Amino acid sequence: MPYTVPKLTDFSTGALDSAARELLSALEQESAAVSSENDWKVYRDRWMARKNGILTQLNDLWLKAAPGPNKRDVGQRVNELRETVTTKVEQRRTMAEAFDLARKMNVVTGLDAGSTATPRGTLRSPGESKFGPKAWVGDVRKLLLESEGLDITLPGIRRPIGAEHPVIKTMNEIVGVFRNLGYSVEEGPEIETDYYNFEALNFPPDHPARDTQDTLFIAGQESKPLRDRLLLRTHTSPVQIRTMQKMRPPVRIVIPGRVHRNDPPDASHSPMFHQVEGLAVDTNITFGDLKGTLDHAMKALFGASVKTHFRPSFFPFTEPSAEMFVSCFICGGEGRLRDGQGCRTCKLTGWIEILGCGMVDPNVYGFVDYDPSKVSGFAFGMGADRIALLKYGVDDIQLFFNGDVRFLEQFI
Ligand code: 2U9
Repeated sequence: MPYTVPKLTDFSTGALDSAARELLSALEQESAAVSSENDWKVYRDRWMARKNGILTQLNDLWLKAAPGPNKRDVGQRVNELRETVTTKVEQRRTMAEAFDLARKMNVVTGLDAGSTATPRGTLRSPGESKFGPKAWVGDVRKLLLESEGLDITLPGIRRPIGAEHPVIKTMNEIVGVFRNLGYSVEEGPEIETDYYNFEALNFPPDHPARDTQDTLFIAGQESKPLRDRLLLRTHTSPVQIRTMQKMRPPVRIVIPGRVHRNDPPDASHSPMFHQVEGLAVDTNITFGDLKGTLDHAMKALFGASVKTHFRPSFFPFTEPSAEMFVSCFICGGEGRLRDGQGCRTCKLTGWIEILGCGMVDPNVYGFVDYDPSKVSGFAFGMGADRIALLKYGVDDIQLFFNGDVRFLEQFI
C-alpha cells in the first residue's frame, strides 16, 4: 500500500515521532525506486507538489489541525520534515540523471539504450565496469569526455534571474493606479530647455531653482538666449506643457521619469531620482476632484485604511498648492509601534508627507493656448524613490543606485 499522510489526533511528542518515522521510511523506500528522470518527476510531485503533495498535506492534516498549545512543536516538526524531504528529493535527482546518462552510454544492464519505457535497470556490477570497481560515475564521465569532449563534473553555468528594480516597481505601481482611472502615460526628454523646465511653468526669472546650485545646466551655452539653454530636467513637468501643446482638453495624463538636481548624494538625496507627476484638465475640475482622486490613489497604493490630509504650500505652477500626507502605514497613524516604541517612519507624527499638488496656475494655460476662463485642472508630483524607501523600509537612497547585487537580489 502506498504511503498516505495520516490525520493526526494525538499531537504528543511520541505520536509525532512515530508518524515522522513512518513518513521518512516511505520517503526512503520510494526514493530507492527512482531510476530515471521521469520516475523522479513523479516522485518529486508526489512529495512536493503545491497542490496535494505530501508536504502540503502535512500542513493541512498536521499543522492546521494541531490545537493551539501543540502548534509550535508540530510546526517545528513539519519544518524539519520539509527540509529532509526537499534535500532527499534534490539528491535523488542527481542520481536519476546519472542513471539516464549511464543508460545512454550503455553501462546499465537490462536496458536498451535510449528506451523511453520506464527503465528499471541495475548498474553493471563493479566487476563488469570497463573502468574498474565502483567506478560507474567515473565511467560516464570518461566516456563523455572521450566521445564528446564534455566534462560533466565542471560546475554548471548559473543564470541569475533578474527582477524589476524596486524604484521602477514602485513607479509602475503608482502609474498603474492612475491608468486604472483612465489616465494615459506620457514621457518626454531628460535634456530640456529652460523654457519648458522653468519659463512655461511660471517660474520667475530669478527663482532660486534656476541657479546652478540647484540645477545641472549643459556647459558652454552662455551665448544662447536664456529660454533656449539646455539643462537636465529638474521635474517631469515639462512633459505636461509639451502634452498640452499637442492635445486639447480633456487631458488626464501621468508622467513617470528620471529627473536631476544639483544635490550632493547622501542618505536621502541623489542627484538623479524618479518622479511620477500627473495632470487633469477639463471643464469644472475642482480642488474636490483633486482630493478625491489622490485619496483614492493613496488607498490603492498603501491600503484601504490610510487617511489623507492636506496642508497649504507653494509651487510656482499651482495655485492654491498643497502638500499631501497619508496616515502612517507602519504604525497605523498612532505615531507609536505596538511595543510602545516611537515610529521612526513617521517621526512619531502619525503622518507621512507623500506628494505635492494643487490647481494648475491660470498663468500656465497662457503658454499652451488653453482658455483659463473655460478650463481648470489639478496637478500633483511625487518622488518615487522616497516612496520606495518608505515602502521597503530602506534607510539610504544610495542603495538603490550603487548597483550592489546583494542589495538588489533581496527584491527578487
Ligand atoms: C503643470 C502644472 C502643474 C506638478 C506638481 C508638485 C506639486 C510637487 C514635488 C514632489 C516631490 C517634486 O519629487 S518632488 O521633489 N512635486 O510637489 N508637482 S504640483 O504640477 C504641475 C506640473 C505641470 C503644467
